Amino acid sequence: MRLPIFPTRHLKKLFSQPLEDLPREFQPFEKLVYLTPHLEIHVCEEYINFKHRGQHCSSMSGEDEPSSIGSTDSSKERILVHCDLDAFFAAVEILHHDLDPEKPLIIGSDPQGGRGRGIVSTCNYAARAFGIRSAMPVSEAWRRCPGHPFGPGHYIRGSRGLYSRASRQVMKILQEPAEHFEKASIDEAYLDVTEHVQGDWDAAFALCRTLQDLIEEKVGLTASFGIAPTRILAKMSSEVNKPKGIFRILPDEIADFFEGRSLREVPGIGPKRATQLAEWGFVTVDEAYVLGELALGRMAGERFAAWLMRVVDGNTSSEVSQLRSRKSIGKEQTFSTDQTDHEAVLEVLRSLTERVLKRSKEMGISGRLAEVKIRYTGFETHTHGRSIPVAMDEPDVFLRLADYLFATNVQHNRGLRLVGFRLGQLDMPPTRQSMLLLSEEE
Ligand code: DCP
Ligand code: MG
Repeated sequence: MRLPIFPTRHLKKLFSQPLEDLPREFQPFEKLVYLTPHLEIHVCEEYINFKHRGQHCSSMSGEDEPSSIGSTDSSKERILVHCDLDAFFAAVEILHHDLDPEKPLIIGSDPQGGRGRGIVSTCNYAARAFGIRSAMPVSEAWRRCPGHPFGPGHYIRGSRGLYSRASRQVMKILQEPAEHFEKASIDEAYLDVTEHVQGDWDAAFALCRTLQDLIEEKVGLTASFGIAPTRILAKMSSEVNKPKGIFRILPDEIADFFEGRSLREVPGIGPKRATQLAEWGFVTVDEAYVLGELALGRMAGERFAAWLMRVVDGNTSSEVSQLRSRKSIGKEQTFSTDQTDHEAVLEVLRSLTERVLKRSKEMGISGRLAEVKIRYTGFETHTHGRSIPVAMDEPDVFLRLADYLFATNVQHNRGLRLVGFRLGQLDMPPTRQSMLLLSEEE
């Protein structure tokens, strides 16, 4: 295999390693591109091999799930907390613009006097009284509650920066008492507080009350909390007493909780599945559960039936780990004018890669996938990735992978509009989650 030579300082160094240095166990078409006292990287057409000295890693096992991270000890019952902010974007706007919370506020695309084609992001509870919901067409929202001068609706396009800032402040408060912490979206987080409350469910309730007060006092927002032994139950229980509610499901209360509760309320059961089950006469969770795994499996599929049984038996995951929600860490840069100097772009790519690896180190996360994104003049965008068999957080390793991916894929003589680097297939040793720093929205 002939590797294209890219005329840069870095790449001259990168591809100057002698082929003869290849150890015998590697295929002859592979080329050694990087060598340190501890590590060798071998490139061939399809993949990159890493070799730790004395230990040959030849396969690319892409299927490995990060299974032993976070609070995974299933032998011990966990106390999980799920926190979800109330009408988040709307609440932040109300705070920022000092609006009247009793007046309907809708955040979303421009309604254009009812002709807007976008959707609603969210709305406050006053607007929900008109039947407005997230993801509804904004024209429909306008029909239900028109804006000035036709009705009381106040429509705002929204400002992402404000939400990110508020989110960071809240996450900082929530992270404090959590043995394991996971920011699941901009306005929700899971906490494993088992150790913090020493297994005491009453203490967990009191802790949620304290956190709720702290968030209101320091950030000015209201939050709802759910306390339960599994993730799915914690998430469902944070919905129960919204807004500004706390609800707890003790391990022996799970069956009662599902009694008469609509299947549609279970995260993971979408409208299609719920409608299908309703057509067979099953509307509530307990109705489907009493059918038993075998019969339900025949109707709705074995996997679904087994999963629903586990949900009701309290046997689904109680793992809280930042890796469950965060799939990658990436940074990119758009140039103010399209760049034809590819060497200068490579310098930017290297700096982005360094920043990503700095962030991953801070978070105690390593990764197996390096991905380079290149956008050309005219917006044509390509991403080029390579995986390595073991997750690492060594900047040098990923700098060289970024160099390689850029050099072998960039189309010469084309202007570049954007370049980016992403670290994917993340992994985190169990002991390192305590080092987790708050992750920002990239
Ligand atoms: N969001 C969005 N588009 C959607 C759903 C949500 O932009 N289809 C944004 C706006 C929400 C935020 O995400 O404020 C959080 O989503 P939630 O589902 O938690 O909704 P809210 O926090 O607005 O309301 P709730 O009080 O029901 O949690
Ligand atoms: Mg919310």
